[in-house]
Amino acid sequence: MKKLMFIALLALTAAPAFAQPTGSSGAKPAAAATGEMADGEVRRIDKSRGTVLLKHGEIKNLNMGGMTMSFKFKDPKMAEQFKEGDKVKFTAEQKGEDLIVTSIRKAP
Ligand SMILES: [Cu+2]
Repeated sequence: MKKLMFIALLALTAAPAFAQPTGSSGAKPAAAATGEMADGEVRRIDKSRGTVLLKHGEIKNLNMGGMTMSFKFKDPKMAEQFKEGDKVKFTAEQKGEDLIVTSIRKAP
C-alpha cells in the first residue's frame, strides 16, 4: 500500500522535474558520458533500499548484453525522480559484487 502511494506521489511530483542533472558529486562528469549511456526501462524501484530493477540494453563498459537485472543507485536520492515504466538512459559501474547506477536520466 505504501509503495502504491509513493508511486502515485512520484507521478504527481516528478514529471516536470526530469531536466535536473543526474548524480550529485560523482567523480566523473555525467554529461560527458552521454554517448556511452545504456538504454533502460524501469521495472521496479525500491526507494528505501536505493535499488532499481532495470531492463537494459547493451552496457559496453560492463561487457553486458541486454537483460533485466537489479542495480543499486550510487545515491539513493536518484530513485526519487523515477517510477515503474520510465524509459531511461544510464551509466553503471561494477563495485565488488554490486552494480551501481552512477548516472541516470529519463530518455526523451
Ligand atoms: Cu545486465
